[in-house]
Amino acid sequence: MFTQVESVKPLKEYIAERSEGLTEDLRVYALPYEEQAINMMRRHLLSGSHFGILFDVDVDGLASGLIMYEFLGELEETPKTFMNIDKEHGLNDAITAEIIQSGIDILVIVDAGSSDIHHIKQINNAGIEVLVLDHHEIEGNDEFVGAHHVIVNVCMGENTELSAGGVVFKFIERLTAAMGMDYTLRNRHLNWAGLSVISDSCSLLNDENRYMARHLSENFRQEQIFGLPKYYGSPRSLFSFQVIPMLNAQIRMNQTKRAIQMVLERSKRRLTDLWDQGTETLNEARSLVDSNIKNGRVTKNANFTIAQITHGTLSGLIANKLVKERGVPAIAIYRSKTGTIRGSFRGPGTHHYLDYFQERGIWAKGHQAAFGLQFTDAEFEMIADLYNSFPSYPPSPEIILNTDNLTETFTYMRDMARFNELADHRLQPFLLKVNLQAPQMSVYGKLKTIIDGPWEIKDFTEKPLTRTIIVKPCLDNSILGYQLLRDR
Ligand SMILES: [Mn+2]
Repeated sequence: MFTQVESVKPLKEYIAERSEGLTEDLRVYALPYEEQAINMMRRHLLSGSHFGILFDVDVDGLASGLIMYEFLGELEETPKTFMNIDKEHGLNDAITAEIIQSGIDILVIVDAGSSDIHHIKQINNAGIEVLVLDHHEIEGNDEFVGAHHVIVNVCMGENTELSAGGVVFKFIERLTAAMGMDYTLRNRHLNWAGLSVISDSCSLLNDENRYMARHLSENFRQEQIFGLPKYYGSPRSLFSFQVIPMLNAQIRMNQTKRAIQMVLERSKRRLTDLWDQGTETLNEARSLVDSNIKNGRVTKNANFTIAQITHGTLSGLIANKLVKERGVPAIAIYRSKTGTIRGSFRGPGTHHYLDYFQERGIWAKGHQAAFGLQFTDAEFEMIADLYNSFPSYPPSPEIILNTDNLTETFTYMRDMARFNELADHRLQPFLLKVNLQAPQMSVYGKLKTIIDGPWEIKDFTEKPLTRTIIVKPCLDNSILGYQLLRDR
């Protein structure tokens, strides 16, 4: 089952095999219906229209909204901003009414909206045109271009793996080129597109996503907001444990105005104030997570955890916490206003959990190991059965690597980190056995901080000087760690 390797070379070959052909490049190709979209935008830009932007309710949605907002803000008067409460994506009756009342001429919806044709038409009927820039699967809508709307969705294009931030960035690049303008905020916007790639867990095997994430890893210090939090370890931890949770907490706690302000604000003093206020909200969210787990009904068995909670917008955070605590898949569910059961799934490892649910006809959307769920009481039992059919974790590693040579170990680690950068969730973990002598124990601690990301330590021997490290290749969690390593 394991491949036992004793030298650097086989590992290098293993890595080379799996990373062959990977590049970082921003491809130049047309986005679906971009011509119609560009024409619509050009018309409104030239006639001095009032613009509105519907931000989506996560970090990708904030980043893509920010990119569009700043681009328009440089040319026109300040656009109006809209965002749903209760973490709802896309158009609904409440936000549609707000948009219709707002006096805008054109609404840009980022990171959502592709399936909301009914509400789009309502907005059109009020004399407002609609442009959608999205990357989500389209459901029950094939009217991508109408008299007063255009839907640009990369699901129908050449690169379906872009984040919404990536889509908006690319659209503005195409638009400015078509209009013969400079894209003056290009570098800044690439940073935010890079953040959106990481926050939406988009595949980093994808060349364009790699390009954006790489840009962020090399230029993030230019953004005020990334300089605010104190962080330790790799820059990756700055995003995964500081910036992304901070922004998401504002949205989950319905502080949507502050979430938007935080990404738009460029004055350090005002940003610091916003960050302080945001920290209070983040702490509130965390204590609500704890109290939901404590007061909710939590069912535990060897294969899964199910928590029945009250605070729906926190279901993702709660499921996350349960996975970390128990190491097995978790769902946090609540009764929605419409009577259905809703919630979030989080799983450990690299398994395709989402497919399990979708194949059985259960409404599930998101990423393979992190997604939203919706089901009826009748389907509830089926879900418990499903959980029992998941394989055990962690999956078997493909390679065991033995080493007692420190220099070589670092070489392995560097290769591993490089490989992690090239890998993604679909790849099997490594098992790395590091035999360190007593004076080198401090180095062990150092290794631990360098190779951060989803990995585990298992000490099979129980001897204090031997450590076996399972390194799970996971690019999006390691890319910035790799940068840190390479800088040394
Ligand atoms: Mn998104």
